[in-house]
Amino acid sequence: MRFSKKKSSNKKEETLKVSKQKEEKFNIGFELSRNRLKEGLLSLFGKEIKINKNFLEQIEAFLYQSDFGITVTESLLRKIEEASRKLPITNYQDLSNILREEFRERFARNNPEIPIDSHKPFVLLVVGVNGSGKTTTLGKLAYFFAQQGKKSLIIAGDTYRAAAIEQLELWAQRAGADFIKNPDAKNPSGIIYEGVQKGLHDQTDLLLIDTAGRLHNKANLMEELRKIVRVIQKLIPDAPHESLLILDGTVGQNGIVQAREFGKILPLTGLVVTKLDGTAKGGVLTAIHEKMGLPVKFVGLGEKIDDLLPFDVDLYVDSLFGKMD
Ligand SMILES: Nc1nc2c(ncn2[C@@H]2O[C@H](COP(=O)(O)OP(=O)(O)O)[C@@H](O)[C@H]2O)c(=O)[nH]1
Ligand SMILES: [Mg+2]
Repeated sequence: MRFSKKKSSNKKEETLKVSKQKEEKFNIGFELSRNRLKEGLLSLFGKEIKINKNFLEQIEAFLYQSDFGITVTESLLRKIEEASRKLPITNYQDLSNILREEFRERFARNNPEIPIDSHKPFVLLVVGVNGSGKTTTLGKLAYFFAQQGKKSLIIAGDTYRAAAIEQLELWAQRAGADFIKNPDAKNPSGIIYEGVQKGLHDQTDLLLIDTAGRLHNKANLMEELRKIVRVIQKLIPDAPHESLLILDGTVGQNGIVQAREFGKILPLTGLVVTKLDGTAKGGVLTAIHEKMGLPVKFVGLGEKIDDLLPFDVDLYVDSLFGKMD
């Protein structure tokens, strides 16, 4: 009895530790964005605030600069005005509470979970333009799922750059994932077919497939992606089970254009926004989520293997607008 009690309290402590770590990662990752939003507002107005024209104009400017986009910015401003008519907003804490409510509503249906137990192997494909963070994200994902006791096989589907294959192999080693490559092949179909066969044979939990982001031209790239999907479906007709678009958060809302292009080729199931640690435009993921209606599954908050976190709206709002100390 005493033993089991101890065990459960250890478990509680462990859960608390993990959530504290997540909070810290979000806080560090969104520091540049928070400097603009929370610190920007506090330095202008202090902790005591008054909702008036000047305040609304300033917050509007900050929201635009953070790349929330027109629709989200206007809706946030409307919420602040409405709320302040009901009950006076007199301090920064009230304001951040209102914003938190608004973001919770916005992301209410944003389920970041990836149902990896629904298929075996579960096939996950990453797509996106060159440099967006596909290869890095795939390595981080293998590590993320390894923490849950799942074994991944990573398939090097970007066969155009030798360096890309090496980079991916290194990530696979770090994550303890299996890896399959064919450095001599020009087109990825062969290695992807082989990889899917291997995954089926080994009863791997997850197949993580990397793809190229740049070919001679856009039409070629898109044609190749179509082909990749066909090759996968020859062996697993309902795969890929998850097709994630990887977007570089520092690029801002141009990501929306990319999302539309890729969405024409294959049904995207979610977004991963990377490099958010390198930008003050942390609002961009809200803008893209709003425009595309796609769930934000993960956020990339650094270059280390554990710097990829499932999107969490509360941590996001707190790390942008901050809790008051
Ligand atoms: N700071 C930071 N850098 C990242 C993140 N994700 C990827 N990168 C970097 O972005 C660069 C391009 O990433 P890569 O995975 O090769 O992109 P790919 O061409 O889409 O495969 C690399 O230098 C990565 O280290 C992130 O979340 N934060
Ligand atoms: Mg790559």
